[in-house]
Formats: sequence, C-alpha cells, structure tokens
Amino acid sequence: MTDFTPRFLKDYQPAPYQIHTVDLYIELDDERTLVRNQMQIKRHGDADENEPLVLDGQHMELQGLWLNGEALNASRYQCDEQSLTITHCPQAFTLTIETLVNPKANTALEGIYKSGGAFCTQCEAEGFRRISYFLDRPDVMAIYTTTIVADKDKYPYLLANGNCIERRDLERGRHLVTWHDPFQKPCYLFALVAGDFDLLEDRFVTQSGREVALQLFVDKGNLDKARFAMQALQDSMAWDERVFGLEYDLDIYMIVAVDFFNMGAMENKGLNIFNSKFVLADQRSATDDDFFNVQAVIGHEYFHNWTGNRITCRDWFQLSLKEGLTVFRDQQFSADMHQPDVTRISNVRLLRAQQFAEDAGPMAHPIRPEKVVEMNNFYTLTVYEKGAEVIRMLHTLLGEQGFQRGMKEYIARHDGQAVTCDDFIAAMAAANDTDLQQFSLWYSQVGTPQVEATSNYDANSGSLTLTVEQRPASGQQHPPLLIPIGYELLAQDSKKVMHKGVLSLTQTTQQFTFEQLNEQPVVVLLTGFSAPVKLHFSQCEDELMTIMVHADDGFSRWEATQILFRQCIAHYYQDESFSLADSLSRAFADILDAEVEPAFKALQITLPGFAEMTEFLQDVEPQQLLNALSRFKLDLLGKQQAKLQAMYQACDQKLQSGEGHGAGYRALKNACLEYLVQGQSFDTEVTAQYQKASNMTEKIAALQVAASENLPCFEALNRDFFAQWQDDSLVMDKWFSIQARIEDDAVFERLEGLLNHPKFSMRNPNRARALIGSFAVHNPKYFHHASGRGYDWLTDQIVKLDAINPQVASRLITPLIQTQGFASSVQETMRKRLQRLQQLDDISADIGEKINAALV
Ligand code: 0A1
Ligand code: ZN
Repeated sequence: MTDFTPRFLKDYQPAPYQIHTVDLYIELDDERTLVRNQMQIKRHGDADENEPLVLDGQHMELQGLWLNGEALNASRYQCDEQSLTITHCPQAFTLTIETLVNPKANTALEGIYKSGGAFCTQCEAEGFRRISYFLDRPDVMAIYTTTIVADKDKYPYLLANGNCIERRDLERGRHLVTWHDPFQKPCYLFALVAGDFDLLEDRFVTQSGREVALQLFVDKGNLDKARFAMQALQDSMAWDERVFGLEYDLDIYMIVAVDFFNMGAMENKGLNIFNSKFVLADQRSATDDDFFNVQAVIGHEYFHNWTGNRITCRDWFQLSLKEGLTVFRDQQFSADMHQPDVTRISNVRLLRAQQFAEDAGPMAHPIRPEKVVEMNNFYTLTVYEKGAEVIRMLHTLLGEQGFQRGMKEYIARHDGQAVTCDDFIAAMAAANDTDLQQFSLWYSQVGTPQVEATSNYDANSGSLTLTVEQRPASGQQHPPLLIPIGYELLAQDSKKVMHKGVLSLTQTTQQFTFEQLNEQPVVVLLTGFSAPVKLHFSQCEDELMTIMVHADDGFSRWEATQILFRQCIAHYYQDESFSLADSLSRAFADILDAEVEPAFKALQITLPGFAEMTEFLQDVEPQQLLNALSRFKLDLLGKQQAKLQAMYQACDQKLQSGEGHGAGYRALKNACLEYLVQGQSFDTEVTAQYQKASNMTEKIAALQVAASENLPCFEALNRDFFAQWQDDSLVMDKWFSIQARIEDDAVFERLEGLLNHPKFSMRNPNRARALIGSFAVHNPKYFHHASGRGYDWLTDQIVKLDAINPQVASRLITPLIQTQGFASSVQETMRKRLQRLQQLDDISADIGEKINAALV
C-alpha cells in the first residue's frame, strides 16, 4: 500500500545525528552495483543517548553493516522497505554499510540509473536513499570522497563531485577513479557519472585569477552541438562575477548531457547533469527558443553554486529559498543577454498561463509549502516562478544596490549552512535597516491576489487620486500583503511620462494622491509586472492605445495590447455573432506599423492562448472558447491580410540578407504565419518556408502550422521531416509533439499508432512528454473533446507511465486535475477520470497526492 502520510513544516526537528564525512566505494554493474558507504557520525549534543539512528533507504539489498569496524549484531539493527534503524549508538562512530542496487531496473530515474549506455545519478530531492542508507535530508551536510570502479573500455570516464585525486588501472580491464569534494554538501548534491562521451574542454579565469577547467560531456558525435552551451557557461560565470560579485570555487566544472532525465538539469556540486535538451543546440536542429533555454538553464544551474550549494535549504519546505532566488538570477541573466522587455514578457506569459492555474487549482500551495506527501510534487511553477516573482518584488522595493547589500549579508551570515526563507529575509532586512515582516507574508499566502484600482482626477485642484484595493484569491484569507505597484503617468497631449515610480500598497484599501497635475494623465499601473497579482483597472480603448505606444515600460506597452485582445476575445466568446470593431482593427494595424524591435512586435501580435483565456473567463466551455479564438484571429486576418503578408515577406527578406538579429525576424515572420494560414490557402508559402529554411525555427514552424491547419502539404512535409531527422532524438521529440497536435477526427487512432511507433518509448521522459504532454496541453480541441475521449486517453497513459516513472506521470496529470475555470459539466467529465485513477490499487504517492487533492 502506498503511504500517503503528509509531512508538515511545523513539525521540523533538527536531526539527532550528523554525518560528517562520507567515503563511498562504488563498483558499477548493470544489475548489481555495489555501494560501500563509510560514514563518520556524531550524535547531536542535545539528543538523547538512547535515540536510535534511523537512516532512509529504498530499493536496495543490504549486504553488510559494521560499526567502528565490527560487524553489527542483528539485534542492534532493523531494516524495512523504507529505513535502517540502529540502536545503542555511541556518541561518535564510524558506520560502514554495503548495499546492492540495480541501475538497469531503475526506470524512475532517481538514484543510480542508466541513460543509454552511461550510468548516472539523480539525488534531488530524496534520491540518495536509493544509493545508500543515509540521513537523506538537506540539513545533514558532509564531506564526500567517492571512488568509482568500472570497466575501462565501456566507461572510460568516471566522474563525481569535486577534484580528481586518484586514477589507476585494475585487473580484468577495470579502472578506478577517486574524487574528493572539499565543500560540505547535503546528499541531494551528490553525483556520479560513468560512460563514454565526446568531451568539449575550455577554461575560465576567475576575477581573482584562478583558472577553472570547463568540461562538457556529450554523446559521441555531438561536439559541435555543445559549443553554444560552453559559451553560455562562460557567460554565466562572468555575469555572476560582474553582477553579484560571486566567483566559482573549485578547479573544475563539469556538465554531462544525458537523454534520460526527469527534469531540466541538476546543479550537483562541480558535476551538473543535464537533460540533453538543455545542452545540445545548433542552428539546423534547434530553434531560437531552444537556444534561449539552453543558455538560461546553463545559467540557472551555474548560479545554484552559490544560491543552493554553498548556502542550501534546511528542509524541503524551504525549496524556494534556492529556487525562487536562482530563477530570479537566471531571469536577470537572460534579460542582460537579450532584450529585457522581451524576456520579462516571456516570464509573465509563463506565469499567467501556468502558475496562475496551479495557484487556483487543487494543488495550490504557498511558495513555501506547509504540507507535503511526495516532495517531487513540489518542484512547481509556484515554488520556482512565483518564488522568483517574490524575490523580484524585494529587488523592486530595495533597489539593485539594496538588494545586493542584502545578498552580501546573506552570504556573510550563512555560507556553508542549511537555512530557511526567514533567514534570507532577515539578512535582507538587516542589510537595509528595514522591516520585512509584512513582506514575508508572501511566503505563506496561497492563490493569486486580486488588486482593484480606480482613478479620480480633480481638474480644479489638479490632483489625481488612485484608490487601490487588495483581496486574497477567492476562497483564501490572509492579512494584507505588501504589494509594490509600479506606475507611470502619461500626459494626454505630449504623451510624455510625467511621473513614474513604485507605490507600496500595504493596506486592504489605500489612496495615493498626485498633486499639481495640470492635465488628466493616462495612468499606467503594474509596470514591469511589479507583483504577481491580477489587476482590475478599467481603462478605455483610447487610454490603452496611448499606453500601447507611449509607455516607457515595455511590459506595459505589450500588456495594453493584450488587454484589448482579451476583452475582444471575451466578446467573441459571449456572442457568436460578434465581429471585429473597426477601432480594434485599426489598433492592430498600428501595432503592425509601429517601429519596434521585431521580437517585441512578434509578442505584441501573438494572441493570448487557450490557457491564458481560461484564467480571464468563467465557466469556460472549451469548444466555445476555441471557436472564439479562431474567429477573432480570422477576423484580424480578414482586415489586415495585406499588412500581415507584407510583413511576412519583409521579415523573409531581412533574413535572407542576414540583416540584424535573425531570431527577432524569425519570431515575427512565424507570428505572421500563424495568421496567414487561417482560412485561405497558404500552402505554397508554407511549403516554401519549410524547404528553404536552413534553421529549425522556420522549418518546424512551417511543419507545425501545416499540421494544426491540416494543410494539404502536411503529409509530404511530415514524411520528409521524419526521414531527415529520425536519428536525432531531440528533433524526434519535436516530431512527436507535432503529431500530437494535429487537429482532425483521426487523432485518437493516430495517437494509438504513435504509442506503438518504433521511435516511441514511455521510458524516455522527453519522449513521453513530447507525445502525451503535447496532446493534453497543445491540442485543447481534442483533449477537451465533449465525449471525454481526450481525458480517457490521458488517463490510460498516466496509468502506464505511473508504473514506470511516477515523477513524470505526476507532471503529465496536471491538465486533468486543473478543472477549475471550466463549466461544471466539463469538470464532472474530468473528475470521473480522476475517480477511476483513485480506485486503482497501486498508484504512486506522486499521482495519489494530486488526485486526492483534486477530489476532496
Ligand atoms: N534543482 C534542479 C531541479 C531538479 C529537481 C529534481 C530533479 O529530479 C527529481 C532534477 C532536477 C533545478 O532547479 O534545476
Ligand atoms: Zn534550480
């Protein structure tokens, strides 16, 4: 029976024992890997001397156990499925444990497992307990020495954390390598890799003049696809020195790319392990978004070296301590490496489309959760993305200098420790001599707060009063938060910015007054998306159009267009005979004509999607919303076809002449394409785009629209694409994803065929996500098919996947548990599938926790 017992933040207790050193000796074998773990352990000063030592451990065979070198008598210990308990421990002692694990049978991809021909590990959050019995919790920090033994031909590279201190050949073609990591770390940062790779090497000289060897290990034949990641690593290292004054601390930094990985990447000390999707990229096979993501994830894992590794979390409830902060850091890095406005808008789009839904759904939790059944379920958009928004608000309130003062204080106080979110806030407050008590409520509140604003201009006195009110998300209660609200006041005539700044909303209702304004300004609120809230501030079309063109803040210019679009889509949704108003068509023309960066324009003309719109409407009938979205797009095209076509061609010419940054023009060209393929024949152009493209961004966009619009050219292009790329695993993921998005009545038969396709494997998380995840997220028409067949299909796949890899199954179930926002009949159809899952015998804690939350 699966254990669904939750753990609570309020029950935290320090560990009664500390493990100070860990000496691992690991003999790798596909099915019988031997792990000998020798630890120096001390009882905590406050702990009772009768306190037993309870070590976590799962999926292992215990082979031997020695205390201070003597085999332990069976009466002194007890071993079950989850733990090893040792009684009558002395105050300080050496414990040696020998276990066997089976990497080949490990399909959950936690602990030691095989990816292709290589051995690798994943220990966060609680995977080390599948390698050896241990106090598997982040506040137990030790110094590790790791010896790996394996066949030398098959596994020429044997890697672990820290510096290599020994290397020699052994009998029977085996070799041995020993690594020593001089930094204390929790076991979740332990890593080991053994395999045969191509190696890309370079170096980085730190600001203090130390040389660091940089090594990137990739599957054979992929060296050229690793060069961009190497550059991204060097850029990240330089950026962290320049902006945060933080320097790397070991002599070597290794990254290994593997094809089988549950998440994006992992920041193990000195030995990051990456999903190959976030390392390998070249123009032919990767899109501009892929390049962006490679750089961001390389940065993210590198930045963890200080925010996560040098200073780690006391317990897993504090996950946002390292993740919110590190996502904020990687967002700032991306903003500096690209266009800040465009980067910020992408952050906000992700937050709104996905995190808002999570925060309104059954698994809603504070950025510092208080109750957890399966920790892997809490690597969420809330902890990561909303967590980063909370750090960003601090940055906004304290300013860059104040924020950096706080960071210095945080590091000075806590380097080498496992700490809490409160410790972080306390350091920030102390360094800035300010009180952040109210601010810290952001760590415990749930749901997206609502902010309502009204403005009142008094022409006689020349004063403008803004009345701003905050409310917790529906169904939630908490005292008022400290919400920074960025603003601009624009002059009506000159369109100049008269005032700008940040308002601190601290009360439920508050008024802000601006004096000496000789005209009524246009008010821009929530500039830069200064807080993760839903703002209600009604503005007329004219005001929005002014903001769209004249606001200083890029986010607000984009947001003004999005508000217009959302309002219009809502009309289409509510009224089947609604058609486009001339004013909106003109506004759209103005956007197309404006002199702005192409990447920015691409975002401006991209319509809010299905997920985002469900956030803004109530009781959504999915097919009706899809219908509204497509009618709106078709009407915009109908009015502005000539302009869109001209823009498409202009981008194409810019690209051919190699002028400017290609990525911006490609984004804009593809955004135009999305319109142009609606309704009328654009078959020839799509085929031409596909055939001419020398980069994946344009090629895949052509194939994608051909699929989603069922263009006659699709079959031929699809076959061509498959023939060309069938041996490239990352591109095959793209291909599977596209197949799942085809919108026609044959979809369910096609999906069955794809599950049995020779290139499909449930065991590869990227592949499972490409097919199953894409269908559920990107094919709303059939996922939300009124018959419920889409929900059935997802449910069937979840059942199969849960038996193989619960973590991945649990991520893919998200679209089925987020029933809120839909009409009650739709919710009912979805819940029936969840009930079916709930009744199954052996479901994992991962999906069990979610289903139980959804069905209360
Ligand atoms: N700490 C990693 C995320 C991560 C979490 C869990 C994993 O496996 C269960 C893997 C990676 C990061 O933030 O990048
Ligand atoms: Zn992270």
